[in-house]
Amino acid sequence: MMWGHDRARARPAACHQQPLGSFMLGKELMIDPHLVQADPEVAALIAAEERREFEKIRLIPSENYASRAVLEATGSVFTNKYSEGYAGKRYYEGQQCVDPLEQLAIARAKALFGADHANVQPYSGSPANLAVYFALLKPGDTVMGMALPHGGHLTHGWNVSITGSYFRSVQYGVQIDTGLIDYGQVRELALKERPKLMIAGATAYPRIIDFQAMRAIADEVGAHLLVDMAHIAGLVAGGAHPTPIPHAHVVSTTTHKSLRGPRGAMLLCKEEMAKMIDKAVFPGLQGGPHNHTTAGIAVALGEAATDEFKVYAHQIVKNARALAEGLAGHGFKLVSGGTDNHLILMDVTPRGMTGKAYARALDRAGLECNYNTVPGDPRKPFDPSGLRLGTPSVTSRGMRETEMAKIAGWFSRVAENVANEAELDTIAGEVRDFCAAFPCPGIAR
Ligand code: DSN
Repeated sequence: MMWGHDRARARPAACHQQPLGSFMLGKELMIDPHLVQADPEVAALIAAEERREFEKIRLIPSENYASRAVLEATGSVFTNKYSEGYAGKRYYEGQQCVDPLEQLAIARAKALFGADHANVQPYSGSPANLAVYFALLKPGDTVMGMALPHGGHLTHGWNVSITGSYFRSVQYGVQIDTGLIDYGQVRELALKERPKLMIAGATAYPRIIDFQAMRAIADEVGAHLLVDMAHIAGLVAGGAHPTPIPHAHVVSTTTHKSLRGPRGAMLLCKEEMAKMIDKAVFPGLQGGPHNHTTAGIAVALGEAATDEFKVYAHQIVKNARALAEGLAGHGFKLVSGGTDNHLILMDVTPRGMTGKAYARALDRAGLECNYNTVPGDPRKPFDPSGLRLGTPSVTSRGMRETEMAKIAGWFSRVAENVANEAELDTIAGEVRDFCAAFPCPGIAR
């Protein structure tokens, strides 16, 4: 079947003549009629993306479904306003609404995470981390983060990143056999290399990081500790994961992953570091904050303070465990043997596939994950051995342990039919029918 945007491209004139909703899907869409009138091509792509997100089981652990309220705040007139500076000290007039908005987002962030200070202006996670480097380091200083192929992030000092080329980066990893961080080895490396900044946090680590142990090592070598909690921020907010706030000098996070806000970021720190962090974000690294994003962040932080969000955060972890057990039961090899958080990493090569081939077959069957290196991976990052998946999005749709068992079953069927297009299509149909029973926040059906 052709998707909406294919049809729109094939017959653009028709888009102008018919209401997009009935033309596209035969159902009501959440797209503003003004956009449909003004730019049917873009409207058609948005509609197609809505449909794609609705009909698939989305298991990329860094993705989610923002609520309608978050989407509306992010799409608001705050996009029109410049406001370099901070509340009460801006370089443009007309801040009567931006100042209280940013102050509201800051107050909510501080209350939710128990932080002394919050900066909600970083455009995303990478600039947020770079601002911390700028605040605490000089070019050439030594930084120590987790290596990308072991589950770290580009901005934790990986060599192709500015953080690995303008600074002297030493990297720790996990033990290849257990998939776990060995804090003894981290300490040895820190004692040898004497970093000025240590970074804890990951994009592909399925276990709880011992923030207290990392801080003890940082203290021993006189380093600052940055915890990048981007992946787990929603779990921390909902009390489903230990918080790094008491242990880190600075905590960075994106706002769009398990936290379920718009694409943006925040920095949280102790009061004594507030000035240097703020100065590093603006004017150090960025110009005008994205006020429409600040509005979305404020809404998301309000949502994250509710009891409903706590239930969601705990269910993410329960679902990840159930999915991990289901996958292990179907013979998949899980890095570290399971999960404590929202994320599962598995080596799929023992099943005779590469991560990429399997991820493509899964996507064809309506199950969206990403291929990923596993610790000690002999394969290249663009065609690695592993698959990374997580449960924030499916949990936002109201799926629970029973549904995780069903999903694990589809993973097994796809693994047995990677090159069987007819079977992948059959599974995609089953997945579509299954998804129809689980509403997506932010998408009307
Ligand atoms: N790209 C993000 C992820 O998928 O984990 C990290 O920034």
